[in-house]
Amino acid sequence: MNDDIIENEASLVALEKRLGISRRSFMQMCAAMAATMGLPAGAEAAMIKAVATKKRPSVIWLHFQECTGCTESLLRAEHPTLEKLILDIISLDYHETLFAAAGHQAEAARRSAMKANKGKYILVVEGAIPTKDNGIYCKIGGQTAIEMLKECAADAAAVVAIGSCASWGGMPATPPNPTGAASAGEVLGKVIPNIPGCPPNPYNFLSTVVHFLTFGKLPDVDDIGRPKFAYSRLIHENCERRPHFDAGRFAMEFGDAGHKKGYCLYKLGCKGPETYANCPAILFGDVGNASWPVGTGHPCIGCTEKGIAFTKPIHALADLKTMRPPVGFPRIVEEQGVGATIGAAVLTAAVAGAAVGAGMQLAKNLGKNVPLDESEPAKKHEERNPS
Ligand code: FSX
Ligand code: SF4
Ligand code: F3S
Repeated sequence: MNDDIIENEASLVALEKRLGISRRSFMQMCAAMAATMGLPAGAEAAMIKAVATKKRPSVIWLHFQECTGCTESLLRAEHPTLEKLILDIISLDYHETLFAAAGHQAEAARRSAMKANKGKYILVVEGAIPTKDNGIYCKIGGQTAIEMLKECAADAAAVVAIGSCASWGGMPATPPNPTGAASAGEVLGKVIPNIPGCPPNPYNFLSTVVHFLTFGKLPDVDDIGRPKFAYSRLIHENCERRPHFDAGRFAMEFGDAGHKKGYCLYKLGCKGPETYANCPAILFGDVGNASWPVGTGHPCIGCTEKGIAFTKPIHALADLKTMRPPVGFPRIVEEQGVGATIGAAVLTAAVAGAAVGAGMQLAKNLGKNVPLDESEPAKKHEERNPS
């Protein structure tokens, strides 16, 4: 930890008071965020210092065609009171769902925040933008969504699309897309940083904001604007059901024996093999073990991916993007606690405040001594129903 932060007791006490969590929890969280984002040693100290001492960045948050699930998922996070952290780290100067103000008063607040923070505010866009018929299908305060987005983006330091709707059109752009719903980047004519997911994971948003606050820029993104720290691995790479996939043990129907035993959901249409996101690593909602779609028994629908969610049928088989004939398979029936390091899983789980749970879950998965003949029903089913 940076000496000047440790020595500056007063600013740490003030930080504790402001965020409503202990400095220890906040330090752990920054260390986990830094590790998740692949930042070099010392980055967590810079993050803590930035949050403790820098002016909170002004955020203007726009809502267009969407279900407000992005905001809801952010507000429903529980541990360690993520919504409070986010709302204390940023200065949320305009947000239609959270504003007490309405009508002209709200619009006046938006314009005055934009004026006061010209060139410095972060514009967050939630929802797709209807472009058909000059954008008349979404109007706020007399402006079309297109006009409002362009006006707000003109003086922003950064524009971030949150959720799949703003990132690539999402559900509103589902064919035949009657309103011509488009992404924020398409309307602005450039690739902008985006955090897709329907809804997206709030920790990815928090990490992105803290990175901006600390380093004055957003984290590295891929060629379609997604932060690399969150979207560079396939779901399938980190899924706890992966040993079952490799062993050929699949759930064939919802509620069948394989489904009850936690077998792989590929045959039910799981899009994990073609979807890039960190859901299985950082989980959702902070309710612990297995709190992500596949963990609860539902196939991943590829909600982060354009052309998959809301386009490809839920039951359709995923393309196996990175499957290559392996030279050899790792052992799939392993003794408990043998042959794996749990450090990485524990570290990422610490972000969700569930380190012990995730470590235990991994150990539990490794320790599953499922008799080999349990794959027989799946094999027989496959012989009868070749895919
Ligand atoms: Fe909903 Fe957000 Fe989905 Fe879209 O999330 S959760 S429809 S991505 O814009 O509110
Ligand atoms: Fe997990 Fe889905 Fe891959 Fe099966 S297909 S291992 S359930 S991500
Ligand atoms: Fe979405 Fe699949 Fe994650 S449905 S939330 S990308 S597991």
